[in-house]
Amino acid sequence: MKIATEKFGEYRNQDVMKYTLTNDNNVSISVLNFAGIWQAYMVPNTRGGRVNLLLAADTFDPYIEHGSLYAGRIVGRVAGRIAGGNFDIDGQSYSVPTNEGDNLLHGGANGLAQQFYQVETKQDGDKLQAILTTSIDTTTDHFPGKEDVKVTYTLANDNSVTIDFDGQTDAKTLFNPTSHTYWNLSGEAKTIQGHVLTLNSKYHLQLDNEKLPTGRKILNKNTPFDFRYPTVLGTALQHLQEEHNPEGGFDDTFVVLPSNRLAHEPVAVLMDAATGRKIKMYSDRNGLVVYTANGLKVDDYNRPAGSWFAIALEGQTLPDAPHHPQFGDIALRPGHPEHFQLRYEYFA
Ligand code: G6D
Repeated sequence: MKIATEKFGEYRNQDVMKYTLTNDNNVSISVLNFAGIWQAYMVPNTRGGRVNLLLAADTFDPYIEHGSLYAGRIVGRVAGRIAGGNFDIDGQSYSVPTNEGDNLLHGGANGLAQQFYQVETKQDGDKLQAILTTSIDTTTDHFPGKEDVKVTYTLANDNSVTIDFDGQTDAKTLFNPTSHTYWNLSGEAKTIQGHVLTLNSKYHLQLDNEKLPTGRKILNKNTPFDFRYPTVLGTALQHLQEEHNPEGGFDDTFVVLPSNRLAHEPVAVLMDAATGRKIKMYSDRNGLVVYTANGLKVDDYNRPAGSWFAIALEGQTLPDAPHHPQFGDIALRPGHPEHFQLRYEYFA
């Protein structure tokens, strides 16, 4: 096992550092101190080389140039959209400046996805960890409270990766972070159309034309959203197109059964049919945003620019929960730290 640190770039007069953890099987993960970006999940291929399972750039500038992609970033304090940038916590109203039309997206213009983190690396038995910490307060992102955030990436010798999110605050605020990692398991010049997706989901959320949940859940069965059984993404995307879906792909929230309930089932299983590479994703929250990077012409990443060059699977509490109490409570209150987990198991 080994840990390496190198300079990856510069931003806002600070060094962007890359931390690489490599296990005994020559599987490695790399994370950056900026935005907690998960830059690489390298696994061996059959030709004696290695392949990055993640959409990533090998230099830092594309991450800023295409910041709206949020590629690999830790997103928070709140992932997804909050209608009007307004919310109530325990009867008190708050407002945060919007950054997508009239709504707040992914924590706003200066949220966790735009911060530098302190990083500590360590070996813990047969696991390697990168522990990222930062504090975000009202002067930075306009949310109430000083929120202390710890994001721990763990690579184990079984090749699994776990991301633990810990939050605590000195005043009532919100906490619903995620990892905005995009997957493309093919490692070749291919889109994700040949990937096979299975979701532990019976419903998805109805969205309005600003992509805000209306509060209604729609049954997936016999629709392009039906991933109860392994389903080829290219086929589902084609079915969506036939329904004249204006987005040109998935940018949708699935209601999932949290993995820590019942039989510890993954919320999602993604497999590349051509290579058999597979990721089982576990999450302890009830929402999964599936975004197939629709209509994007983004150069300088490790897959050819164009629609569906990767798929983001964003585990979180269902979006805009402050306006839909039945989705869950994402408030973070003083004296009550919160912990969430995303976990990925790799098979080949
Ligand atoms: C999320 O739902 C959103 C998309 O609309 C956005 O474009 C993407 O993040 C970057 O998946």
